[in-house]
Amino acid sequence: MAPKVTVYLLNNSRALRILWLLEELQLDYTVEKYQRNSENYAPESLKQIHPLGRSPIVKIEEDGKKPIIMVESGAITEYLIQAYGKSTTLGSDPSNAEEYAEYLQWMHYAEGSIMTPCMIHLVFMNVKKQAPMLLRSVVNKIVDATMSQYIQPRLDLHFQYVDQHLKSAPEGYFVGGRLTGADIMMSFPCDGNPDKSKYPALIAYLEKLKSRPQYKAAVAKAGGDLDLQAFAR
Ligand SMILES: N[C@@H](CCC(=O)N[C@@H](CS)C(=O)NCC(=O)O)C(=O)O
Repeated sequence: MAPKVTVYLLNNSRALRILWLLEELQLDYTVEKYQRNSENYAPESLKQIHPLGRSPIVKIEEDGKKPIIMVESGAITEYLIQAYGKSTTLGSDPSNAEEYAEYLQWMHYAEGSIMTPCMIHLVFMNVKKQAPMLLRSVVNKIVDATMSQYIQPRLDLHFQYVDQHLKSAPEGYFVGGRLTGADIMMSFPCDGNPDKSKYPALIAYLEKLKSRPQYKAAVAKAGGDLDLQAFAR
């Protein structure tokens, strides 16, 4: 029985992962859109759907069952693949234990490790943008020093690791030579990398993902591709 899926989508957010996944799984879904406020936060109204008020939030309804409301894009990705994707390539079992371990690593690394320096970078860019005129040069100096001492080396470490991995990844996907949940999860930090031009394998990877009709369909439903650097403008 096909589920009724609703995605609560904040513009420019991780929710694009879920739209793309649903397109790949060929599941029908409804998108409810929420706009970031002038400070780039989610509107308070999103808290009426889930107390965290963060996106993505997904509601999954099946006849005769209690609706499921989920947050955390990694958990949502895993759930949707396991529940509705077993007959698709996304849901096919890893061919061995090594591939399964690699899959789990990238699934968790996407939110558990690489997003941390990406988020700190975005926050600091926002701090610079919002600094009052009189304090701007002092704030900029502090932010720039913190960026170059602490954040930039961590961004470099993570993206060099990812770029190196993608250089020799079979068929150019993160795991197992085929599109998996790991690609759905890693697409967001890869696209959010402020220094993409330094990483040729990463650029080629993003081009490959973005040329998929399913990705394009998700972008069309979201109302536009991600522009994560918008936070800094
Ligand atoms: N780890 C969570 C992060 C969710 C999250 O922080 N979402 C951001 C959008 S990408 C958000 O809702 N931000 C709005 C806010 O913080 O007010 C996930 O993977 O779903």
